[in-house]
Amino acid sequence: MDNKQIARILRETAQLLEIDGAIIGRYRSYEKAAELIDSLPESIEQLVKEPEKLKELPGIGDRMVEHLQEIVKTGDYALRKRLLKKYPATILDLLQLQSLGPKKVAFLWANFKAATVADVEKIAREGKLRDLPGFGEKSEQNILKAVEVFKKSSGRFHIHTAEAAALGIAAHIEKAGKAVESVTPAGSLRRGKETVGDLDLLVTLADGHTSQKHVDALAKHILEFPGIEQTLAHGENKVSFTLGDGLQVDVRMLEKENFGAALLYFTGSKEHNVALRGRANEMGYTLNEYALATLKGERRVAGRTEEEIYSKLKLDFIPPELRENTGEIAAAEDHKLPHLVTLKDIRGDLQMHTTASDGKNSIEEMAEAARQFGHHYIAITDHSKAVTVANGLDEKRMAAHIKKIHAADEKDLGIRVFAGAEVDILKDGSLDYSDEILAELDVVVCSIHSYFNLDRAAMTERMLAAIENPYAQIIAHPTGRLLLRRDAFDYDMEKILAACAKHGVAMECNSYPDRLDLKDVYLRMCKDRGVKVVISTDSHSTGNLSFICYGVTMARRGWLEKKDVINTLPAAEFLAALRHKPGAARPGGQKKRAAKGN
Ligand code: DGT
Ligand code: CA
Ligand code: CA
Ligand code: ZN
Repeated sequence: MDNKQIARILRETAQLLEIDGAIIGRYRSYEKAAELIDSLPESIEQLVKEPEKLKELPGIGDRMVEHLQEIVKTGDYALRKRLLKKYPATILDLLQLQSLGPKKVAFLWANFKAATVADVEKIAREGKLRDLPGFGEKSEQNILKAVEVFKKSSGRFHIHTAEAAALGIAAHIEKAGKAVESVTPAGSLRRGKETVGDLDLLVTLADGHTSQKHVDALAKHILEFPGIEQTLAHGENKVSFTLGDGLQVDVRMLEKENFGAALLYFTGSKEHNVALRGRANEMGYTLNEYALATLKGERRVAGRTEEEIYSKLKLDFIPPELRENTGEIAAAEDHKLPHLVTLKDIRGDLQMHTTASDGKNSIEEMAEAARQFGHHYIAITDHSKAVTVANGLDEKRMAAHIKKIHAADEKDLGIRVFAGAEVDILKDGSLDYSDEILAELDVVVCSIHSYFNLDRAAMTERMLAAIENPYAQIIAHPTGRLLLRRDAFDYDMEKILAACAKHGVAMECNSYPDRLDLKDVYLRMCKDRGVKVVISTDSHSTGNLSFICYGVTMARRGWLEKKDVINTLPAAEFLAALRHKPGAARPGGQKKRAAKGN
């Protein structure tokens, strides 16, 4: 049993307990343990053999140790099973609906025996929710919206979930030893799409290990992967299975000679492949998952690498992130592909939270982790007062916090630490801090955390008002989408980007895997309209800093180059590239401290 499976059992137990009306302390302990185990590098299966070590982990007491031992030993958990006799398992889907918490789910179950998303949809459509206590007409509409998002996204997975699964399976496959030459993810994961439908893995066979007997032995080994929930298919050179969370995995085994053609084919997108095959045909070739060959006589001309195939098609190599048939083939023909931004171009991270609001680490801990990660500068951006659920800071606390951040910066931690804030854009578009506080900040990041459902005209006005505020420098998670959970706000993106370009306001490419906001299409619009982009993580702990790779991937999908992303600049130039705030002695509003550092 791997940690993910164990965490899932704990999390489901917590959710069922919450629906069941258990007291908060009871279900939180399961939830906390699930969170911890999800990100724990050591295997719980091993650790339960050494309970003393296990108990050293934060939040794990004697009783949790017993629970974990039971889960590892029996593969399940009796309390969870008992609750699942009381409630159908599908009731857990209801918690994925953005507007339904456990209390409402319990209420719907008690009153309507509603246990599936379809049940809830039916009740809402019949208008039965609007008159109920705690619901109302607006809430009924929001539930229907959430049902639509659920239907659209069910069966898809966040990119970091898919990536973690791919890494785990690849590590298992590589244990087959010398039979395996390489394991490579293809499909939407390789293209860096924000969500993944299923995993496509390619395994190349080593020389001398390509007979059907070898392939069968390898397939057998692959199907021993401990995370497998169900085996779906076992063909001549392919196995398919599902993991505990429902993610489907297709693994194809192939000879090295065909690797490039197979990688190209299974990376897709389908639209890119269709266009590429059309081009091949016009040039007198056929292209399939085995090779590029001549139409006449079927003489093989390429297939071992993607580079070789693109080159025979008289195209520059097209990075996987661009393979969506949105102009990349013409650009590759004209040698006009962008030189995409890379992770190592990034020098700073401009959105993160500390224990002052809803983060888990201190200013110094964030700074040290960011330095180790390789950053040259960061901005600490805790929440403003409107976000009470995230312990947002009022003016007085923020003024003190700014001093603390400046003091940390003076300590020469080997990294510049800017005083920032994630300032709420209120319903009317005004900012949640006085101009005095805004003037004190080195970096003003603005974002929306309330009134998500304003109509298009009102939301556009609200955003425009924020951008026109002379202190606003960066708009964070600009469309508010939560992948697989909540759609983007409705506003006129053309108008917003025109205003950003005019006032020098930068748009954030938020790297948090369940946001990835702005999305690729909008990032490309930023580039075309001269709007600056900042790639940030929105970290809530030191462990989140590495999420920046997902933001970089999204930026690459948006055709962005180093010059389009201002946090690729050295610190002083970055500050100078931000909008110049009123009354600031220097660009960015920073004082003498900005001159040092790189
Ligand atoms: P996903 O799994 O929904 O996130 O998206 P993909 O792109 O990974 O799609 P998937 O898994 O159905 O197929 C993987 C790749 O294989 C796809 O990007 C292109 C290729 N492919 C699959 N089926 C077809 C097809 O019918 N025609 C063509 N040209 N390519 C296909
Ligand atoms: Ca796929
Ligand atoms: Ca597939
Ligand atoms: Zn935020």
